[in-house]
Amino acid sequence: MRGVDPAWLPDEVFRPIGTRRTVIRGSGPLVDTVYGELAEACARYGGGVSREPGPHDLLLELSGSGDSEEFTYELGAGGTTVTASGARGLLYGFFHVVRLGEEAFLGEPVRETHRPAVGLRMLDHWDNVAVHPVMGQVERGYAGGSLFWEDGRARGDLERVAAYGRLLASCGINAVAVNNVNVHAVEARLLTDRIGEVAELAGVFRAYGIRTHLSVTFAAPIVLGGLATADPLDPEVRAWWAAATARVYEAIPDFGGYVVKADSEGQPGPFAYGRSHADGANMLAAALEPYGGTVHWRAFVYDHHQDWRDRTTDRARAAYDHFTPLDGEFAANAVLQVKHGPMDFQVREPVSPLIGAMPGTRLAVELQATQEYTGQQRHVCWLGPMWSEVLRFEPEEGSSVGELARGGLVAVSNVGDDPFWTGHPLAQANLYTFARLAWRPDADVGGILDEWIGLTFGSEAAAGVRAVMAGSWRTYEKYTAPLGVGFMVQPGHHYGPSVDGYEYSPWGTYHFADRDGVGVDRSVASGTGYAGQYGKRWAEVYETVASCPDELLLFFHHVPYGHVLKSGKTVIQHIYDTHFEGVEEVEQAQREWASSAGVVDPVRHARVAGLFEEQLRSAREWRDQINSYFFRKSGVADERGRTIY
Ligand code: GCV
Repeated sequence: MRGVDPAWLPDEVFRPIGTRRTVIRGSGPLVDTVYGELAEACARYGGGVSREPGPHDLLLELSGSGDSEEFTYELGAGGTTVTASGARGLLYGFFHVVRLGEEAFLGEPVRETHRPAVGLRMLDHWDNVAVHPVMGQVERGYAGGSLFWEDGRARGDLERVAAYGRLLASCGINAVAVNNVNVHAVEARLLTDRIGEVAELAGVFRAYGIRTHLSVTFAAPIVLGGLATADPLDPEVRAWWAAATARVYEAIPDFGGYVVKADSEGQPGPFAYGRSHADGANMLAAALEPYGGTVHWRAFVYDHHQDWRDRTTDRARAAYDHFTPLDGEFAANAVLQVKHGPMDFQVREPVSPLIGAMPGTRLAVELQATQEYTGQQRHVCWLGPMWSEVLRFEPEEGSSVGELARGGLVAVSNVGDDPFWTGHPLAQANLYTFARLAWRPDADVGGILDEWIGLTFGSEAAAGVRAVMAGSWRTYEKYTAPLGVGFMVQPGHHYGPSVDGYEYSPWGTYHFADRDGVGVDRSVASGTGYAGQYGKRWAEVYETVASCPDELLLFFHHVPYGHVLKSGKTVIQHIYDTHFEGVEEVEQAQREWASSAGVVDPVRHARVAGLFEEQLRSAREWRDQINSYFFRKSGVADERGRTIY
């Protein structure tokens, strides 16, 4: 699409296919999509594509009409073959060949079957239809406006939506929720009289194997249906949802289902009627069930009106406390969608203890590609290593988070109408990495980065781009809140440092720094008891200062500044050292980027170079505020005598 960055699908990656002869067998909309891709590549590079048998270098064959996403890829004497029994499998097999490039034709003979480890691989958009007075067009969006909505209306730029669908299909995403989980008055109507606008988007996504989902308000029967209640056990309310859902499926026969944020940060929910969240979710599940739809019910339920003086309430405990008693009560087509950490997408959090604690419930794990707390797409922060750690974490020995996410992997999208899709061009890597990890949560994440770099930049720039990105999450962690304590961001917009910004607020996000020490005691022995929400193995690890990993120490414990970490450094010296190092690493990355000027396209290069100025300014601000704050609290000087204000 002209004027829009091709991201990881520049024309060049289609050259190996476009210069060869392909035969494609099968029929249906997704086969047509693949055919269209081939025809375009061949028109550009001189190869050929045919739907009839004949001589070929590549054979793409759809052998059935099922829903399977699996494909078999073979390179042998007769050329390269992709076979699939489901159309999505063929689509993913095609993009597999694209990713392999020349190797798909010239590599060693091979026969492999690929299938996704996770059935639902979804992006949730926090896009508002109307511009919200505080949150704007896209809540926590750092890439311009919405791809779907503008000033209260559907944008109608379906070409752009198609380009997005194509990018997503190429890395295996199969579901998109098109509106914010905070559902305001205008967005609510997408469910009813404005469903046609959603249907248009669904029509575009369908051609890329993507099902469309909608966030709905629990209060819809009241605000849209004029009923006096939204009580999930009220027959009239249930009938209203059944009828509304039937109309949704008339408009969108392959509609994916609802996403619901209930009793969370002011959104309505079943608590108002003395009902449980299983009652709420199951009501919507019942409405969706006849059509094969799913309700994604979010577990982000906590008290956001907490009294900071109340030391008995711990926000980290909330999801587990609310939901584990409901295990086994959710309908088969209700998925409980859990943020990966117990708080809110901080740069470092433990894995939510809810994951692994609800064996009788289908859980989806939610990650955040939009960089709300990780630099807001002004800082380079490749989140792959964090997500990989989360997905490989084993709440109980032998089953990882990736395996426990039976209801799917979901990320909050980081995309907008910015020409580079994600604001910061390098933030495209987060979208790509999420998708590839969702396909295979135990994949080597460094390999995914290399794959993304290879496709996006080609080989000449690879080493330089890798050097800038590979360690960027840990760099970001170094110059922001230390040792897992989290927050310390500017209230409201969450960009930049404010150490005490949330300390005396109702949000439940405290660090408790005083002259002697810092951190939150979440032990069972003397703290909030949160550590005891884990299975035995991790409960023991997190319970004591001695066994708790350094990087999470302040999340689980309040320790004196002189406490010696496993690294051998005191907490205070660790804070000083990491903050100086973090800034030095940004300076180094900036130099690295400057030196790749000749091998990266100039527009992309200039955009990133400009953003590095801001990242460096901000990293210095973080360093100086955090170091000065803790120096003033503790009175302990930096061993190395560096400048602290
Ligand atoms: C969509 C955090 C964010 C909110 C977001 C919420 C959620 O609180 O700051 O913008 O709301 O998480 O995940 O529902």
